[in-house]
Amino acid sequence: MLIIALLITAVSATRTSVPRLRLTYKDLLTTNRSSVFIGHHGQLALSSVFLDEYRDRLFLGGKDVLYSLMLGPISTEAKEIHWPPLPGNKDDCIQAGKEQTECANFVRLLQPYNRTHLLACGTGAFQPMCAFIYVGHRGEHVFTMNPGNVESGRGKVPHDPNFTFASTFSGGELYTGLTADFLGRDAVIFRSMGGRSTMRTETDQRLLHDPKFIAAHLIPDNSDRDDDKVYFFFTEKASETGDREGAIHTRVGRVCANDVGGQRVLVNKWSTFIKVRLVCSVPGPHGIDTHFNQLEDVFLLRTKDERNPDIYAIFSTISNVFQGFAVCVYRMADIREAFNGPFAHKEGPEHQWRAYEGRVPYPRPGVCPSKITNQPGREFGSTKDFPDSVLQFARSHPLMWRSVQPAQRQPVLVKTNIPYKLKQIVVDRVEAEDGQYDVMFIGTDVGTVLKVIALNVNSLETEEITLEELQVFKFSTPITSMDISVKRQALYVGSPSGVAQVKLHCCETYGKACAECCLARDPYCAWDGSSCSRFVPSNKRRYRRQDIRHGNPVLQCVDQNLSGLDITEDKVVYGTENNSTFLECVPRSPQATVTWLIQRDDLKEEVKQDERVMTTERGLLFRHVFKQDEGVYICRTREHGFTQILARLTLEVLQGDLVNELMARDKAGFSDALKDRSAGSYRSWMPCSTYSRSGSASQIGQSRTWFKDIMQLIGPSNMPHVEEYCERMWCNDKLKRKHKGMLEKYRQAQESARKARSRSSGERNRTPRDLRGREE
Ligand SMILES: *[C@@H]1O[C@H](CO)[C@@H](O)[C@H](O)[C@H]1NC(C)=O
Ligand SMILES: *[C@@H]1O[C@H](CO)[C@@H](O)[C@H](O)[C@H]1NC(C)=O
Ligand SMILES: *[C@@H]1O[C@H](CO)[C@@H](O)[C@H](O)[C@H]1NC(C)=O
Ligand SMILES: *[C@@H]1O[C@H](CO)[C@@H](O)[C@H](O)[C@H]1NC(C)=O
Ligand SMILES: *[C@@H]1O[C@H](CO)[C@@H](O)[C@H](O)[C@H]1NC(C)=O
Ligand SMILES: CC(=O)N[C@H]1CO[C@H](CO)[C@@H](O)[C@@H]1O
Repeated sequence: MLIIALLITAVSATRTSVPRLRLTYKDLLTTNRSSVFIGHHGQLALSSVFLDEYRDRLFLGGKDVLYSLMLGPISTEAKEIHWPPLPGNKDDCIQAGKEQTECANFVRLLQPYNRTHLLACGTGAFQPMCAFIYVGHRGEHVFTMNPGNVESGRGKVPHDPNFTFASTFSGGELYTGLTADFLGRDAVIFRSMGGRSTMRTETDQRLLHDPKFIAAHLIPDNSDRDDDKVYFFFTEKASETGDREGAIHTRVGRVCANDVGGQRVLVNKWSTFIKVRLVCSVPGPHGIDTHFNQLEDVFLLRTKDERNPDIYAIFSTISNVFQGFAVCVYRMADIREAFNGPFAHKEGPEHQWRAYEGRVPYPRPGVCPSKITNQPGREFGSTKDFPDSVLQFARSHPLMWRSVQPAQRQPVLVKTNIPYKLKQIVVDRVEAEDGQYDVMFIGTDVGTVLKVIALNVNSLETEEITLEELQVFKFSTPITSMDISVKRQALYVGSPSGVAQVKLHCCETYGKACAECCLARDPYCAWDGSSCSRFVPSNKRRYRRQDIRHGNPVLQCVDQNLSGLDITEDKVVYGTENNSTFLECVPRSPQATVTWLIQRDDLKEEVKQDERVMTTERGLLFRHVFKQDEGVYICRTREHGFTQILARLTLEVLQGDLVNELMARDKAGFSDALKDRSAGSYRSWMPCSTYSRSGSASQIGQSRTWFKDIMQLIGPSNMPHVEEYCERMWCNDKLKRKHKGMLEKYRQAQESARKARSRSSGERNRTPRDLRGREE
């Protein structure tokens, strides 16, 4: 009961949507939308990425290797540094019982260090190590490392390549949240490097309880640098839930950048660490909320006000019966308010958690020593000056009582029961004709990126529009990193197999008509009077057509050439009597609904569906076609009240006996085709790259025998696979020529049969239909 309620709750909270456009790996490559780098030796095992917009370079860390790529207009060879574990460490690692594959140097951290050097740290076969990489000045493409100049990376990256961690580099110091020992038990927030002594959290489950660190960022509080705080986003076991053992909560914890620990207690340990819970839930009936507790990724959408970035976060909830994902957005103001609120307090083991109502010592724990705390008479210029009572209180009350709710109190996006997981997010704030839109790019565990916007329908409901689904990697692979370059209008998408550079938009893909551009509802794109192109806000009153909120082409494109959209050219499709045939029609948008009409004389009526004739996702399937099925078939789509004729197909049914006769003569052709299919690699059919959108139905009609064969092989229930087979079978020039030949022969046979008939019956001679003229 409860589960069902939760499911319904989660699903109804947002209107879910299928992507309006799906682009395959091949589509992205052929249109130059994407390019992929997989390293020089295969097996890149990409484990870190640093996008350096200042130098226009992309730095990659993988297994025993580092790469530098130039992003500028002049593309040069990638530069490589081989960086294996130190001598002996690999053997030690294997001796210690680790897998051979894990005993390598996985480069996990790449941070800008100074004007000429990067800091790189790797797992070093379970003996973390760091080195400075010389990358030169802007414009140069140098990339070298002094292999003798390697230092310990303990406390900077985890030993285990599988363990998550988060770090940020600021003011010459590295802040890291990680497990810092061989066994992965010592969960800690460290500060290292720079001139000050190393700082860490105490080992105490009240502070960190099996944390999984996701992100770390320095976010200033105000103009006083002394108030700068470093925020850590992580999940941990929630001790405050009591009865529900093993519950996981998402936290944001913070420390003051100028924390130097206590004088007598908390020596070299954080004295300003406090944390709050981040809530991302969907309200349900009877007050039962569905909570998304597991944090997957965090993205800081920086604005002009560096103190107030918007925080986008992906959450998941995964159980045996239910898998759901949500994106929640948080405002810094709400996070600060929770930190300024009451502390969570538990009097003793038998007591309940509640808000602490007693006297809080001064300076309030969590407050940084600054101008405010350093007043005459109350001189707290450093955390070393803080009274012991403050440090004791901080140590026993790390958690705040109030939790942080997302902006609008609900997720901007919810996805449930999808066959993939949401892993990474970046967001671009885009100026459109009617305002700003936050375009989310979400990486999945199957190598795809979803481009999504969320519209507020009303105060309770958001409408999620998946503009595009981009298959960035050839094979299913988890996306492990995403970076966005607004300057280059590109995404850098990382997975263990490599990194892809993907353009944020490609407006031409949506089509050649105003209505198509409008239906796309992509804030990046607008109809400029002649094509769908990048929308650039400007003062020039050049009229651009865009309707992201409603996607209503009828209003937007009323004076534009709508008729140009409809297909006016007829295509001929052949079927053989009593055999199957297929009329293809795939709308560009899966959100469009398709209606098939048949036109006989001047009458148009909807095609009746039954056992014999059925609509599939890719078109109209005749399992047995009869002579009386001949006619003109119209494929009409409807989306957002906008109808369009996508295909007009004339079905001609060939006489079965004649075709059979020819088939018998042409047996060899059939076995050739089978051979081609089994031996042919996907790549060898590549020339027919545009098949999926512009492949003509007549190709399929001509090859109806192959189609039938395929249907028998895979069964009608596997319709989605038909596309793949069709591509292999019909986009082959050799076969195309063969089928053309077959039709030619059929025509000749028909002609001679007709002549024979007319000779015997003395029938009046009619002009034979010229099939050739209507062929592709
Ligand atoms: C893709 O880029 C290559 C090289 O820059 C260029 O030759 C080709 O014409 C481009 N193709 C398209 C479809 O833009
Ligand atoms: C950057 O740091 C490296 C490593 O400490 C040092 O060798 C180099 O001189 C520094 N460069 C600059 C410009 O400070
Ligand atoms: C680490 O990851 C690899 C590959 O993803 C996996 O085979 C291995 O079992 C993992 N090891 C641990 C300790 O989780
Ligand atoms: C509209 O488009 C159709 C087909 O592309 C074309 O034949 C016609 O001339 C166009 N009309 C105008 C007014 O542009
Ligand atoms: C087609 O099938 C029908 C009945 O299923 C049969 O009567 C007819 O002879 C068949 N025609 C051909 C050409 O095979
Ligand atoms: C040309 C062709 O494939 N003809 C086939 C049509 O279907 C019948 C049986 O349904 C077959 O015997 C023919 O070979």
